[in-house]
Amino acid sequence: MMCRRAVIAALSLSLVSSVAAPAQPDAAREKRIQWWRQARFGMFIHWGLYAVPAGEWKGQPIAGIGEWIMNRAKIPVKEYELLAGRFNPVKFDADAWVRVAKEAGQQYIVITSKHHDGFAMFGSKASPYNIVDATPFKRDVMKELSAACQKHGVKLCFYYSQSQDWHHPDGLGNTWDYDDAKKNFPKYLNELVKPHVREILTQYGPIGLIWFDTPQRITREQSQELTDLVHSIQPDALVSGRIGNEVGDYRSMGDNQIPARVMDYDWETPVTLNDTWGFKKDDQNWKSTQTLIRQLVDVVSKNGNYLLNVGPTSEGVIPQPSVDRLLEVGKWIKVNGAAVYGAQPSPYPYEFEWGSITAKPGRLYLHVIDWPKRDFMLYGLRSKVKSAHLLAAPGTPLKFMQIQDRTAKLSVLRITLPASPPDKDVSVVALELDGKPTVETGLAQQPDGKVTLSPIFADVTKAPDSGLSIDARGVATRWFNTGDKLSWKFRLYRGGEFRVVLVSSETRGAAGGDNWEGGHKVTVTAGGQSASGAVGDGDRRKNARNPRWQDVYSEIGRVKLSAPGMVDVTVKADSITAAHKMGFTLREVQLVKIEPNIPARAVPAKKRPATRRPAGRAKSGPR
Ligand code: H79
Repeated sequence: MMCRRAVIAALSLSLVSSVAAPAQPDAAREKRIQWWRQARFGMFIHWGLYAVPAGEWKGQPIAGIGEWIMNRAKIPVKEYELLAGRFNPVKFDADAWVRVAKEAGQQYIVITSKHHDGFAMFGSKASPYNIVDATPFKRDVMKELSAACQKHGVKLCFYYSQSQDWHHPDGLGNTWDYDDAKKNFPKYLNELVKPHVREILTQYGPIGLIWFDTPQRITREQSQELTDLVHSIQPDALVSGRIGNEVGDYRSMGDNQIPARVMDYDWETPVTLNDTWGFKKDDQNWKSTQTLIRQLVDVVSKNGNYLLNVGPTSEGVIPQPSVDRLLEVGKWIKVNGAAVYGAQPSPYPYEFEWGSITAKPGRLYLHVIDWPKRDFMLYGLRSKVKSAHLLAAPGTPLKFMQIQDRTAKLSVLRITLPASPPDKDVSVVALELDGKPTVETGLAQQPDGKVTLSPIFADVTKAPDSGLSIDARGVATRWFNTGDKLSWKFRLYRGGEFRVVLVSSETRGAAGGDNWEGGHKVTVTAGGQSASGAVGDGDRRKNARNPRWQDVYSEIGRVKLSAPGMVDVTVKADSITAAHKMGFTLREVQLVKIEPNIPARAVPAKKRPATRRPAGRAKSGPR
């Protein structure tokens, strides 16, 4: 088991880095969150007046996310309002949108009823600044979406920007038209937000959830009042974590952020298909289908929901590259949905390099992305496996063996897979277990011999004036102090010689020169031996779970470890370069065994019949 101190340190750090905090468990919440836990995958839609300029203002491209154009270009209210007169989405077809979500396997749709620009995309009596009263289109698109959602069995949900409103004189965020010091925020809440929230909860039938965002200065009482208002009108509607002050029904991670470990609470992450939420005509940086599926199963394996965004054009069309990818995800889900819908998180707290694990009572699903050359191996599964098959080939049992290595106190599952994967992106192996999945949860060496140590699981010792923190990705950042130290304990199963590799990471989103600095001298001590070296920039690789991030690999030496047992590892910086104010950023320490623990080949030729045992007659594992 991982030492208790490490678990507590890791948990408290991860809590600090997430956006909103835990909702109180209560019976009403348990009831209203059931559908959401089942759903696991939703469609986010950012649609508003910002789709008209589509990232360009007065002939100039405006950097950043498209729906922020009013703010980024400091467009005066009087000028921005004119966009309403040009908003005429004649190709809008609610049924077509909902069919895309349905085909993609998305169980709920969250659409911007009002974003920070303050324009209501629904018919409203609270303010004439809305799609029915202020545009030539005049249709209440939410009525049409509500009907289509009901027809296709998709839950309709609304995004609503409760704090920022750049149109209302008392809403937050617009400092170019209005004097921030003169704002009467409660007046805005009473005169616009509450009437709006009442309207979106009474005009469109049952609503799955209200996705509040960027709480900013909202007080606890104000967050609570809005939450209570939602629940008083629709007791089954959820409130997102970004209502603020920890009063939501579930937590929201940061935009595009996926945590590095399994979380023990309900959470959701909103993710962009390219690099914007609202439509921008020049943004063609689309995530690949494999990345999308990988992120979906990764999020579910960590107990979260994946809310994937589309930004329709001002004509009312979801961009074709988005539709293409969503339909491909949908094809995958038709085969593998059992491993996603209603699935529970992995019983292992940490990530696997080869893919992700989801679970159900009596079942484990192995989402294999790096298809093994020979057999697939899993360490530390204590439950007995009764049968195994690919979700893509339900009628064909896979051969497997479960053995117990008594010296190493290790259970090893070995599954013989076909030479090539049934799916080019992610192939899922379903394991039927004798009971609930139970595993060794401590950090441990993997079958390829490698040990991966993430800061999120570290015992953190900080120097008194340290600024070190672990961000939402699990990366140690603001490491400027040579007195800071991370330490871990892991279980070693097979000894040998290991390369000591530091995986550093960019500190911000986009790839580029200013996101990272190296040159630090670092010492890793493992099992009493040390390796020291510099963090260099020679080996950059895209992060497999989020290709928008580049990781930088540096081998700083080698250590020899003898097996089996618990090994202590510490990492300290001997000197830190901080010329660019980023310092040392550490995603993980890897101990990479020169020889894999178990050869990729199944078993020596003599013993070969052992792997040919029919499924169900495998050697028994430990109970
Ligand atoms: O609705 C989407 C975003 O518009 C919203 N949340 C998602 C779901 C969001 N609101 N605020 N933020 C996200 C944080 C915004 C940060 C930035 Fe910027 C906006 C970075 C660049 C533009 C603000 C302006 C900070 C720097 C410049």
